[in-house]
Amino acid sequence: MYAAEGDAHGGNGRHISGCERLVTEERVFSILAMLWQRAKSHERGSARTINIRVDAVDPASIRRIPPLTIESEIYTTVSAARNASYALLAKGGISKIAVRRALEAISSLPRSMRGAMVVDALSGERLDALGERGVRISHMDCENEEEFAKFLRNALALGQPAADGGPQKAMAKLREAVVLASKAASAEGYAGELCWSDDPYYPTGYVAHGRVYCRITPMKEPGNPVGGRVLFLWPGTPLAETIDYWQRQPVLVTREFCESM
Ligand code: WAQ
Ligand code: MG
Repeated sequence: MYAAEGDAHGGNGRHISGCERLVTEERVFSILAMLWQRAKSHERGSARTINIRVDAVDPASIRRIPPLTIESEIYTTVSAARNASYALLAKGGISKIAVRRALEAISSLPRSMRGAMVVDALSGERLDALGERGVRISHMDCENEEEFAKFLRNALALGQPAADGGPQKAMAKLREAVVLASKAASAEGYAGELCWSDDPYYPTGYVAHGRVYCRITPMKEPGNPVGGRVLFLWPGTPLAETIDYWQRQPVLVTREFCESM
């Protein structure tokens, strides 16, 4: 689902909310209602254009992957939090210049994009030519809602900043972000990710590298409606294939890792 304030495809459609799900057919109807609710009563405003696209997926084509490991770091200022992302992403081999360019790219956006920028993990150069639209990772979900919630609750027990609007909101944000980041990390050429929300009152962001998802708070000042995502790729990665995997490969994140490797 993709919701915007005006025309979702054109110039004036300020981004409100997006959501990607991968569910069995008997759940589709109730998920549609949930998506409608979400688009109409979002913190960023009420959508005037809502696109919902439903694709049938062959169960045999679904790839199952494990979630990233969740860590958490809390800082007292935005600049300290953003600075921490250098050291964290350096652990994954991502260069300082690439992190700086990514931080600058997100924080200088005039408004939030609907997808992510793809950036070279060493040079910091933007690789995709998708402009304000970016790459939208799609066709993913967790395999088992209850089991996944338990996994996330354990992670949240590590420390939940009060500014995030309480544990329920944090659980919902974390759920989506971990599913997305885990799928992102399962692509060929993936080096890491940097993200913070476009929801004005959700200051927690994250960096991911290797098998780690590290929540960082606060990545932005409260009230700021601009967020963004940067996906880092190693030089030489076949870009079109990796983008295609992110956009189209059906993926379920499961704790029982059953893919034969
Ligand atoms: N694929 C690629 N980029 C996306 C997608 C997607 N499916 N969805 C959102 N983005 C980009 C887009 O530029 C948005 O403006 C930006 O990311 C932020 O999206 O507590 O809520 O959905 O551990 O607002 C992270 C911390 C929360 C969660 C991230 O992102 C936690 C969040 P939002
Ligand atoms: Mg948002």
